[in-house]
Amino acid sequence: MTYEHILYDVAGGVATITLNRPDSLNAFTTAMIGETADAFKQCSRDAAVRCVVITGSGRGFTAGQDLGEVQARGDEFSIGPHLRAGYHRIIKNIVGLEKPVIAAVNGVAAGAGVGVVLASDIRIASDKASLVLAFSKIGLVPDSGLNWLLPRVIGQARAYQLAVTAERLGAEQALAWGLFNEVVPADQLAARVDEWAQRLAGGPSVSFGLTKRAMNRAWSQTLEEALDYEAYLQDTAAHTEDNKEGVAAFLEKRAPQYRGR
Ligand code: LHQ
Repeated sequence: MTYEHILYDVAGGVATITLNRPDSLNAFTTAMIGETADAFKQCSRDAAVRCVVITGSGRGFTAGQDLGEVQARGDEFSIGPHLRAGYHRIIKNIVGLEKPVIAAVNGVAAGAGVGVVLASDIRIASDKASLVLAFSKIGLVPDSGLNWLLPRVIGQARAYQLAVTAERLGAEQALAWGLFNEVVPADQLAARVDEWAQRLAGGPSVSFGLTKRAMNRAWSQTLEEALDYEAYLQDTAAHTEDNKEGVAAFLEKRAPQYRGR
């Protein structure tokens, strides 16, 4: 799979998507949005992919929408359709992908880029990373699912604070607020993300995927419905080879060899 604005690589069960417009801190053009959404769809189709990493090249993760493109397209540019046909596909493809997605946040994530970070399941950040809800700086409202995702993680008061101040939230504060799972020195990010990715790609993939589905669905379920849905999913998980392997490995006091089936 070759792309122009992102890099896409699959090795050892891990797909790595690298946003690759470093001169603009990987700002999203329409073309890059389309490629990113397609790459996540490709991850869902490819049984060899058992974990996905998204990161940025250079010193940024992504600065969100490429504002140069917006200005250049002038009146022809219509934000609503641009969001619906573009960013919404990325966010829905990440959240709907029943495989763990790791955001390797190598630098600043701004605007829609924060949505991409929050849609991801595990967020490992460099100590040089930061998050900026840049929208209000240009008179816009948060998009890319942020009004839904952000208050769930940090509560509405802090979410609204970040939206209206557009302040740059540093990595340590983001860790303290539960936005990142881990913060590591910049020169250790790649190695740490690799450890995470190998571990997740070598795990019981059906269990990992169904857990993501269960947690996502639980947001809109009553406790009664969530209990019922868990029982349904557990029936599915209990019929996997990996469940049998996990139980056997425990009883035989050895490490399990999961195959993702
Ligand atoms: C950029 C950008 C950028 C182009 C840095 N575009 N070049 C959806 C639908 C439609 C419309 C609007 O929006 C959306 C969703 C959104 O994402 S809205 C939010 C859009 N993003 C922003 O407003 C962020 C703008 N960027 C910044 O505030 C800063 O660049 C941040 C805080 C991200 C990083 O600051 P610094 O580390 O100081 O870097 P810098 O500002 O020097 O940027 C480095 C280069 O990247 C620079 O180019 P240059 O040629 O001067 O080296 C910037 O112009 C370019 N760049 N963001 N979004």
